[in-house]
Amino acid sequence: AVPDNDQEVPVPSPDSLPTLGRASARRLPLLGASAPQDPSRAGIIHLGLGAFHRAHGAVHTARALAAEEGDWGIIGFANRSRSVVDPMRAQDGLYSVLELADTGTRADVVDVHRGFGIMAEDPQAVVREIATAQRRILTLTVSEGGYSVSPRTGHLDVDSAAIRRDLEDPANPRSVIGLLARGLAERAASGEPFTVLPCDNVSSAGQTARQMVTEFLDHTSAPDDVLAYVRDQVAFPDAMVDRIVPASTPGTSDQVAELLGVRDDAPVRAEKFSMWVMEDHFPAGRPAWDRGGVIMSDEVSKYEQVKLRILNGPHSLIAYLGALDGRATIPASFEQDWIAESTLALIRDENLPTIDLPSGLDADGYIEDLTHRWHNHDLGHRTRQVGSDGSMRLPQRIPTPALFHLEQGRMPALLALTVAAWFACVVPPRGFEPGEQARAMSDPDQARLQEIASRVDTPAQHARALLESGCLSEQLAQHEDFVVAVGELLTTIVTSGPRAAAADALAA
Ligand code: CS2
Repeated sequence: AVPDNDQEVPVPSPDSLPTLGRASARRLPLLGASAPQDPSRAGIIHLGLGAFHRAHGAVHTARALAAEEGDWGIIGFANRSRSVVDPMRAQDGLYSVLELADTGTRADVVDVHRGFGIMAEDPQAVVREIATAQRRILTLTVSEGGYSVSPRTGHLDVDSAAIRRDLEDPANPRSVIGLLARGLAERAASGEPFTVLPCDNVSSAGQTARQMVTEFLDHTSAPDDVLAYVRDQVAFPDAMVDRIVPASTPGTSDQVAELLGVRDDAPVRAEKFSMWVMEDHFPAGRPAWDRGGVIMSDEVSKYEQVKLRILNGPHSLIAYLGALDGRATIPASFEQDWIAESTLALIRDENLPTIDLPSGLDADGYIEDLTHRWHNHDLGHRTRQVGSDGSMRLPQRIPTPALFHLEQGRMPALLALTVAAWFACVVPPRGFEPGEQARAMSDPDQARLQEIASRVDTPAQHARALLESGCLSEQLAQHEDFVVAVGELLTTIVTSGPRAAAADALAA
């Protein structure tokens, strides 16, 4: 970078610095055990080596190991890309977490990963790891879609290509559920206990993962001893996870270079806030996570409700309204009074009343913190990131609170607005141009949804066709007044813009 005045000290370019690794990190404090553990004794397998795991679960695990040593290194599997695995291997498993807070920016080097793989390239490696006695916990960040739940039936999505394929050849699975089922079936031979700990924004993710794995095994007529092993020796605790982790950008490496004096090709950036609440059910032991900032609780499902309905659902609304308004980031969107007002009304009037709060959680404090978190411009979380994959995310965020109100004869207009704004961005009605930010959102179901809505004329019919396809929930689509409300809001977005639709929803 060229300094813009004489006083400024030139920032070293990452290219001129030594690459991060055990040698260059000798003078840096590493977060983790005092000495790297032997990979053969690493107790944790992780599926989904993306930014979220590396800024969240891995950091808490490293903190736990710093507080209390143990055989808890992580063998991390990326889904399909080499973009994280290659640099992390080259950097001896090390990478930095850049924390962007009002109080300043800091970088920590995390030292907890002991081995790597890529699920799509070598799925059998995952199966082998699960069958290995020294591995005792498997953590998962595979996003909502990875659980293969049909939003229509709530059961294993046997119509999806991935599950259909794995059911035909269960010895060579590629889907997450197929891999878990196969790995556990092989581990059943030794009978060693095991824990599967999902860390995604899915309600009752532990129970959900257990149900999907068991249904998969049933469909493949797995032997009774395998079913009994999974039932009796494998725990699937529920957990709530929370940290805003935007995608890394090239600037992330520059900031790390400036702070640490090394070149890191696999950094992640995150906000300061981080929360992990889990059920303490680990038949094969666990790291001292409670000493690494994790809350052990019997009320995880209540924390999940708080997270999904106060943070995630409203986050989707900010992303869709913001994108329709041409905003690239969450803070730039939330800064618009009308978006903040709609979001807070969604939280307070529609979602909060549906939540059974965990004891001791101060909802006002959580909401207050959250509004600061959403204002974080340094983080610059992108609307296109939060708005992507709505077909996988919104079924976790909308139907339960919406049905709560509809069944009592009230219209949840801001939940309806979230759905209308999602459609407008990702499956826009014919002739409507949602703009560059919305166009940049991706969704695995986009083509199918677009096809479903391709035969109708008006925005109201468009909303009806999509809802009646069961894309959010079949039960919700049976509420005629909700279908009509989404249709009217979508019509207003198309004719008068998102701000007018938000005003209608607030006035409803
Ligand atoms: C967001 C989440 O992208 C999204 O859907 O709502 O990723 C959110 O940032 C995290 O859950 C925060 O913990």
